[in-house]
Amino acid sequence: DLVEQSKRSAAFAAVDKHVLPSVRVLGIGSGSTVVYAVDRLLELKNNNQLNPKLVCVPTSFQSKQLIADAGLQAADLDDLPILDDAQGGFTSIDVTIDGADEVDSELNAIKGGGGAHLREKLVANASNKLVLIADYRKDSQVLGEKWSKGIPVEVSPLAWRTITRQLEHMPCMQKGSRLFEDEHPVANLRQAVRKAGPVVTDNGNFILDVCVGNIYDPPAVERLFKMIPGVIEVGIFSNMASEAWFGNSDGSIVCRI
Ligand code: DER
Repeated sequence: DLVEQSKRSAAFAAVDKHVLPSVRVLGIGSGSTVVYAVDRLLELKNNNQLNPKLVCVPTSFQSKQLIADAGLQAADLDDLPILDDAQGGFTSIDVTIDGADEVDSELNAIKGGGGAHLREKLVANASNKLVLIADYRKDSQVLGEKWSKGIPVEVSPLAWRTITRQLEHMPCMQKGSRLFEDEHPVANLRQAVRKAGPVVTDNGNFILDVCVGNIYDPPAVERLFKMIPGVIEVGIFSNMASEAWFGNSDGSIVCRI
């Protein structure tokens, strides 16, 4: 169908552009779009177009399974040496390819629709380059325009009710400027579908999906939410991605840098 085809087009184009034989360490995101990216990696591997020493860094149980099923070598983030001091002295991954729930005109992204954003942000942070891949439904000017399920926020199960209340009392204005649209945010505990009770992340935490309407200042909202005790990671990736590849419904591909 059109959406899956557009995911696949974006994924193949991004892998072909970035996973050159010179790439030694590749971060693999989570979700349904990166499945196509790994499909393309397998094709390149079978055509001997990958670095024979390539290692892939997973961002979830799901992505570790994708890596293993493709016969690629997995590596743990902290077992990797730093690449070079020029990049700030802490990055160990050449490039990470990951999906997104929505991307704005400045390449800020909402992530965490698949509940993997903590490890995804750890891997993205350790990468010299973060390349997002998505179908046309994720291509927005302002975060919140199209993604209506809220900002995924990973929280400690010990205080999720208290954190819910605190999130729902977050001021939408700061120093005279509006950070997000809704005066009264709503934070919903993400319930599991194939398990009774709430979703429990790979890290043993809960997820609150926080609906705030449009997000006019993603970095400020990310900082504001992150300061709440018990918030473990916020599904806003501000100023992290260097490119976003979108598959369009007409089969064309667009890359936003
Ligand atoms: O959970 C995540 O962060 C995923 O990367 C999500 O943002 C994208 O998942 P999708 O490719 O299935 O839309």
